[in-house]
Amino acid sequence: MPSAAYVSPDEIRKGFSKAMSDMYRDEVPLYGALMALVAETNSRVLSADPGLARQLRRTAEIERLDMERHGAIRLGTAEELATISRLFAVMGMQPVGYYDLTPAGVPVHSTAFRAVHEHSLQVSPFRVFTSLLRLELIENPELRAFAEQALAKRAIFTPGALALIAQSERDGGLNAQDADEFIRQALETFRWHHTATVTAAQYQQLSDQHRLIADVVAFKGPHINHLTPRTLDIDQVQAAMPGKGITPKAVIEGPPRRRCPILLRQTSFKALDEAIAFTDAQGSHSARFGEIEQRGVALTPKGRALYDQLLNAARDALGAFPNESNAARYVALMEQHFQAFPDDHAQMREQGLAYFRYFATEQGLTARGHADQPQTLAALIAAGHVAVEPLVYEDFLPVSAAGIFQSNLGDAAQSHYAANANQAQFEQALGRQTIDELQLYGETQQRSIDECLKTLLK
Ligand code: OOG
Ligand code: NI
Repeated sequence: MPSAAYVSPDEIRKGFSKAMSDMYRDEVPLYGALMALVAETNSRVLSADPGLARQLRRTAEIERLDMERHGAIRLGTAEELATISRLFAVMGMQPVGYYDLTPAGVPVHSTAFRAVHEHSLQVSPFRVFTSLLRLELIENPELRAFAEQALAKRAIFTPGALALIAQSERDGGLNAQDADEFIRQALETFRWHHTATVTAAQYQQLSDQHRLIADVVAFKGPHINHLTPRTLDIDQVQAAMPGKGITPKAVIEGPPRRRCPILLRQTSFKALDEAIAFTDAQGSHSARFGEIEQRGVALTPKGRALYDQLLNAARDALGAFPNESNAARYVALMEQHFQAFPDDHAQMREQGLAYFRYFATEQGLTARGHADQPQTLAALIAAGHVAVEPLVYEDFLPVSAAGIFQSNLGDAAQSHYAANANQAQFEQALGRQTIDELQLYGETQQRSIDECLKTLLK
């Protein structure tokens, strides 16, 4: 079959992201309420801030904003992780980054599956934060063996999904009909199950070890546990949430509010307990929650080091895990420490703290070929022939992710694992290496420079 008959992986991802969002909205009505609030806030922010609207038009982010979201799942075995990697590859999603959550007392390590090229991200920026449970961290050998057996028994992919993954790998793609069927089949892996695979007592034992372990081991599949829309002003949405019957966590994760947002700010709300049936009794389980995020500019290694340093200093000064009772002090400490981080795109660029994208302006295009046209990037920028826009951060933050996990699991879930990064073990399970996100940002930035120079200086 000619490859033109195949649907592009980007389109499959776009269709899957929409199908997932529809499924989740049906299952978790609060997600629908949150999406409406975010859309309302975004349009208000865009009309009040023409500069931001111009920036998002130039980078074309404005076109992807409404469909922008990420989700998260937690897997139980290496085999599940390796297969999900193949499933996501059908949709053009690759594992980017490695996150060790053990320092925060969460016995998982994680990656984010997402598109890696700016053109693909533009079609659909859908991402899935994907964690693998680390059973080796369960101290009780009997419970560990029980968890292993329960996980070995389950099959989280439908036979149809497995067949279409293999077909896509073999043929190099899927036609329209197969792509639609793939989306339907793949969605089943992420669906909520009202029945657990264990008894109430077994659930309790798993949960006593760690609530997250029960969430993974006691069910037939890795239900999507949240879907997160992107807002242009997270403080406004956070403030408006209670009015919509949604109670957010006390502290927004990530950097403090700034004129020029950096990286990622996130806040979540805890989902209600949901009724489920154990094999021998009725009960309830709480796993699904809601989250919103605001994305800012991606930082270079130098910028990221400064971010980590200031975040750690503020947290050290707080001397405790941020919570409801110390939230105001935490916000003040963060604002105070982050004064050391320039809040200005030009300064961030001059100091090599962030990544940017470069665009030829109308003025530059008009001046093309003129004898006095500037010949270097710096001169083109100075003359207004090239505009500079922040390159949006597409990834996650381990400290923030830990805060999101904790708020959802409840403070009682805090355990004390030693920091225990093991990227090699994770990649062994995954069946491939994870991609370094910093390299991706560097490549996107360089492509935009090359494109500008090619357009303006030919
Ligand atoms: C994932 C939590 C991390 C984020 O946005 O940082 C996350 C989970 O609870 O499974 O989604
Ligand atoms: Ni999230």
